[in-house]
Amino acid sequence: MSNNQMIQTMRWYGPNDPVSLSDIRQAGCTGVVTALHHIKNGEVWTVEEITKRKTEVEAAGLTWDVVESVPVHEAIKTQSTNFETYITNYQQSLKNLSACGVNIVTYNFMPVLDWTRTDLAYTVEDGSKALRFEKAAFVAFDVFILKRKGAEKDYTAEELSRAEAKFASMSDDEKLLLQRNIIAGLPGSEESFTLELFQQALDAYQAIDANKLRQNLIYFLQQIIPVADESNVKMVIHPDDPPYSILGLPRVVSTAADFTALTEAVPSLNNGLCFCTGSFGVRPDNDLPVMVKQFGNRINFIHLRSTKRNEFGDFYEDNHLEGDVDMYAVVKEIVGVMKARNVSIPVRPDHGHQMLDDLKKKTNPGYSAIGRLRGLAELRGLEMGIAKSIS
Ligand code: DNO
Repeated sequence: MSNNQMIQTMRWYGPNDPVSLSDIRQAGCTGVVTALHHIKNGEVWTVEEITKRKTEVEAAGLTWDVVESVPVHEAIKTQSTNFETYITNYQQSLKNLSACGVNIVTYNFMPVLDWTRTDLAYTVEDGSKALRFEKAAFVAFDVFILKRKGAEKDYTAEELSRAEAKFASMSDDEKLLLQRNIIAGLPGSEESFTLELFQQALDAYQAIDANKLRQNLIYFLQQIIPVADESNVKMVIHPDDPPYSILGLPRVVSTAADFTALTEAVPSLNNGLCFCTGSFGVRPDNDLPVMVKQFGNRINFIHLRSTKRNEFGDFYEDNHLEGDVDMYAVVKEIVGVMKARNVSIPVRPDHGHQMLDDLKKKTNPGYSAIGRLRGLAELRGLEMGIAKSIS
């Protein structure tokens, strides 16, 4: 087996995470992916705070391999008040991370919301619980709870009637839970809203279509990537999840063409990709193994996860080796990319089912210990099988 192997990591939300560093180590990881969630979005990450976190991780026998995420302030996405200051702060955070030896940084450019699901405890047939996006529930939220102006125009008659039926079947508690799941912020999201504040946040995008958002992202990259070049930091953008426009908001990192537009504008290899199979994989027109090959020299962090979609636009998070993602083909390409580049790339099992003992515990949705341990165990076996059979 070659030395270029996936660096096995898990996300760790910091000292308050119910999954400890020792749990992560016992799962077989050598490193973690973490962020300074206690620092307000937009403020500088100081060397002192970064060092504190790094020391804590290293004391547990692990390394801090990737930052997920240094969040991008909404003002940068909309280019509104103070956005230049937020960019300067972002540049400083990158310099400080580099000074501390943390050199891979994930971020996303999704307006208002980070990842979005309607159901955080969808029971699959083996009794474990998965995260799910149910289109009818999402449309019901948009049209009947948020009552976004003009929302109906974004959906087909069939989608609207399914949403109406869904809404009529829901209790008040279920409606509240749906609202909370969508706008209160899933783990890792840096924003959390009430219904009123949410509408205001959406309004900030009234004059921003996909072209404008892309321009703003490119402007951000033009300011950030030269600093990354000087500081030897690999920036990796996380794709949109789900990978299409929602709630009338533009989204510009959903397809291969989207990412190509970013690399054409800012060619440095430090303008890279966090290859998330779960996000990209929701679209049948994203050919994942082809994308790994196409962007291989820019993929510097990987999320491995599979989703299963149906004809209504719903999807749920399947076991890591099942669902619509051809994980064998993806990992095979990753093994090839690592060999060709002579690098090891940090990978994390992205999400996992809540299962076994974890069903009785309070867990961060998607980030329970046992489901991720299962996912990682399967993925490392898959990698070893592929690597040994081609070496
Ligand atoms: C969800 C995560 C995302 C991701 C950000 C990156 O589980 O993959 O929240 O961390 O979009 O900035």
